Amino acid sequence: MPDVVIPVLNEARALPSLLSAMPPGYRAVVVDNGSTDGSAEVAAAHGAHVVHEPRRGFGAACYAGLQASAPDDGVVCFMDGDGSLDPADLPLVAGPVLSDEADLVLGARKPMGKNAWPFHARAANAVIAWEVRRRTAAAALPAGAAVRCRLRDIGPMRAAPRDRLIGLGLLDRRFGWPLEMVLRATTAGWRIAEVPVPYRPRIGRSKVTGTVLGTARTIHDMSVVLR
Ligand SMILES: Nc1nc2c(ncn2[C@@H]2O[C@H](COP(=O)(O)OP(=O)(O)OP(=O)(O)O)[C@@H](O)[C@H]2O)c(=O)[nH]1
Ligand SMILES: [Mg+2]
Repeated sequence: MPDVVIPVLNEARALPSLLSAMPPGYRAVVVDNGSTDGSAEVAAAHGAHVVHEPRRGFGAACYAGLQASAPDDGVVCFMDGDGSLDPADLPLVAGPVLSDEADLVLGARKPMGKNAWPFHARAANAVIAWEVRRRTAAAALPAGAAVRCRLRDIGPMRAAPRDRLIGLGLLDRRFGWPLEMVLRATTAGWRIAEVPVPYRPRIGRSKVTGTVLGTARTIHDMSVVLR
């Protein structure tokens, strides 16, 4: 069954309920990125396999988790560790990959309540998803190179075959990682699908897109990937 890579930077408050909600057969691989609030200990106490990645960055943590995930079953999932996503939705995302109907499945976030997804973050994400759709429009593609990508959201809950994901050779180690995965998968001709997943207000203090600085950093990193 799939391993679930969860990048974590100071999410000790969110981890207990999140890890308790892992569906049967899904193993949490928590990648601690230098937390100072005891996240690693909390994760281990709740049954997660804990990986330490000293190099800061969302992509660095996801990459370390991907490398550390079990190679046996072949499908690896990703999700945030802040309580905004429900592990119970993982089978919806992993299902089409496990049944070989898709190569990469993303959870398209459906905000539950007005505090779940700040307007500026949602708007920035919509612009980037639009740019991905525009770039991968059939007419713009080099012949035979790729498939059109119709994603509405460049979201953090996703599933893909582990070895093929490693084979994509993702280079970003910061906040462009989720976008680079989608672009490289598209270029490689992967079947990409999207399933709706509920998105709730995070537990604990907002760090990335909940802050203007964090959103600016994400937009910057994604712009580098788009270039
Ligand atoms: N490894 C690593 N993980 C991070 C970093 N920043 C955030 N994370 C983790 O990555 C996941 C996504 O980060 P979030 O802070 O939830 O980012 P976001 O959802 O865009 O914005 P907020 O929820 O508003 O903070 C969470 O599990 C964080 O703990 C980082 O610099 N390095
Ligand atoms: Mg979050």
